[in-house]
Amino acid sequence: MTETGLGDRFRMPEKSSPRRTPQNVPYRDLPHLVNADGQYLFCRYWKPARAPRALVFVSHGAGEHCGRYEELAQMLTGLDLLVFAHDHVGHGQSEGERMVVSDFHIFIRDVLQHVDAVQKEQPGLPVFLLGHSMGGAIAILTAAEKPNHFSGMILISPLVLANPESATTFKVLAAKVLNLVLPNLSLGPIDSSVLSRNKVEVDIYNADPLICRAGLKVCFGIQLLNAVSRVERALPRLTLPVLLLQGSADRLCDSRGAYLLMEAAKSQDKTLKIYEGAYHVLHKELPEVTNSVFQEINTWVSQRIAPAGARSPP
Ligand code: XP7
Repeated sequence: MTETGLGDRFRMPEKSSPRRTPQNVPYRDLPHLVNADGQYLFCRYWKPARAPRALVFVSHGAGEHCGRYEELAQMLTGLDLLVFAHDHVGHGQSEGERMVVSDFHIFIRDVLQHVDAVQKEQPGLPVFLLGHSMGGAIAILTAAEKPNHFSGMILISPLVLANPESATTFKVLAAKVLNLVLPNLSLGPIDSSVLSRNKVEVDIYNADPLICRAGLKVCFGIQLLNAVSRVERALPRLTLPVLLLQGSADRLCDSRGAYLLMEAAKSQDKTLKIYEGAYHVLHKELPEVTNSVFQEINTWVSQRIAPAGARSPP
């Protein structure tokens, strides 16, 4: 303990209680940022061996965490991209009540803070967004908030439309009423068997201690519904290049959302690839799907960044 000469009454607060992750690891031992609300967010950085040609922020989905993007990030660093991510508030190794956010915009605000910080370290590089599911909605709203800031966006089964079975007019109304009286009531967990046809990947999901498998709370459902309506209004403001990947048998984010995005986004450069029969987590699906997803992303990004060595020196 640091000696203050004033005895036990003046213990250094930072030394006696360092901020710790929900898993009880001190943040001082981990890459992290402090968001505008003073919450600590766990960060990951995947750096290429050579000078980076572009930056990619990875936005994970509901209940999961950015460690699940290791393989995608490795593939992108192989193209000399600097990949970075954080666990959204209430997720993984970040602070915040599990799967709770007071307003969906907090996720977008934190992404913009992280992007700003990395851009200050690596000025002049194009920035891409990669988002999956709820993380796709976050990416869409982030891009819409900063027109012309991002050079492109990769969306893997993004949340654009609420599942039509679970979001009937009656259920949405019921949820809004319920939110006033029982905001913490659980709507039940995601059925992991609908995530992927790859049983190994479903087992990995079920065994991952950083995944929040508790039921989705009513108040979080409301924020997801808010996100969906904000995404719908944001689509006509999108002008950046978009690569959209979607499974036809996705029961969590309906493929109709992907078609709506293709129709409503103003981007000249937009590509949709539908994987027939595939479920929700395309980057962790059957090998034929996941290999193609990696290949499509690789080719698409390669064609939209300057070739290696073509950048002007500072
Ligand atoms: C709602 C409600 C809505 C992985 C993800 C997890 C899927 C979806 C999951 C629920 C209630 C309104 C592991 C579920 C939101 C988006 C998965 C539920 C990502 N990917 N989802 O690798 O982000 O949506 F009232 Cl809209």
